[in-house]
Amino acid sequence: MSKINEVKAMVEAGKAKLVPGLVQEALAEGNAAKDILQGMVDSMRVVGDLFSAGELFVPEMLMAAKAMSKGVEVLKPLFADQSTSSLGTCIIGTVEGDLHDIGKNLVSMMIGSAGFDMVDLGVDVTPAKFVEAVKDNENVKIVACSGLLTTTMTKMQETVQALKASGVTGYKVIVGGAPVSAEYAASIGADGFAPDAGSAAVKAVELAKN
Ligand code: B1M
Repeated sequence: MSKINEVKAMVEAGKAKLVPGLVQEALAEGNAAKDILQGMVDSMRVVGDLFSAGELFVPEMLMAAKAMSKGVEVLKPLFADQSTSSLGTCIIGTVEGDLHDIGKNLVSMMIGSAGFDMVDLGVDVTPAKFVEAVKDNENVKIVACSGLLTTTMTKMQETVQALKASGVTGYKVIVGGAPVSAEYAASIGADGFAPDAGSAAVKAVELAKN
């Protein structure tokens, strides 16, 4: 079995202690960091499908999430920003009612590696907290809202509305996450949408420069 497949199998099995070592071995074998990351993202999809099928449950999902997070920690320095000048501040968080943070963390890592100073508000972030953050931080160019649950998509809309109503300007709002589409993003008044972490970074740079 290739090392990437071993990483994937151990993420799916929720073996948080084994994954970092296997990720190191996969890198040593010559695999690109982005390919190892994609392998782990694919594993989470498998875990989600098994959950949907009733073949595994929340504790196993949580263990898989922990295992992936440990693997991402090993890869993080490889995506670090090499540039010296900042493109501005990016506020990021998962919307109110939603505790999923792996995708948000990947998006944060990629936008940070594109040259932004990241302010990560974490998960379950209320619209008011997003507004407070754009007021409290200097040179905010992007606000990035992540959401994984269809049930909390209305909170994404409330967040965009609260930001627009705050009176603070000079930044653009991008949204994303599994249930979010470009059409939905446009319908709630967001300035941009991205389907994955890499394109979120591209979109953030594009919007910050315009
Ligand atoms: Co949850 N969960 N979960 N879960 N969970 C999903 C999302 C689900 C699809 C599983 C399923 O049913 N197949 C389902 C949602 C269904 C729906 O609403 N449509 C679900 C459910 C139902 C739930 C609970 C309600 C379960 C329960 O309690 N009965 C509960 C809700 C808790 C809450 O949030 N209030 C719950 C809990 C959990 C855990 C805590 C156990 C755990 C999260 C742990 C953690 O994040 N620290 C968990 C997990 C792990 C998942 C799955 C299996 C994996 C999510 C993940 O990390 N994926 C997930 C199934 C799935 O996604 N197929 C599932 C990997 C990650 C890299 O992908 O987050 O999609 P993702 O991010 C992508 C893109 O979406 C995008 O870029 C990323 C990658 O490039 N992206 C953005 C994300 N944010 C972006 C922002 C952007 C742009 C792009 O711009 C700002």
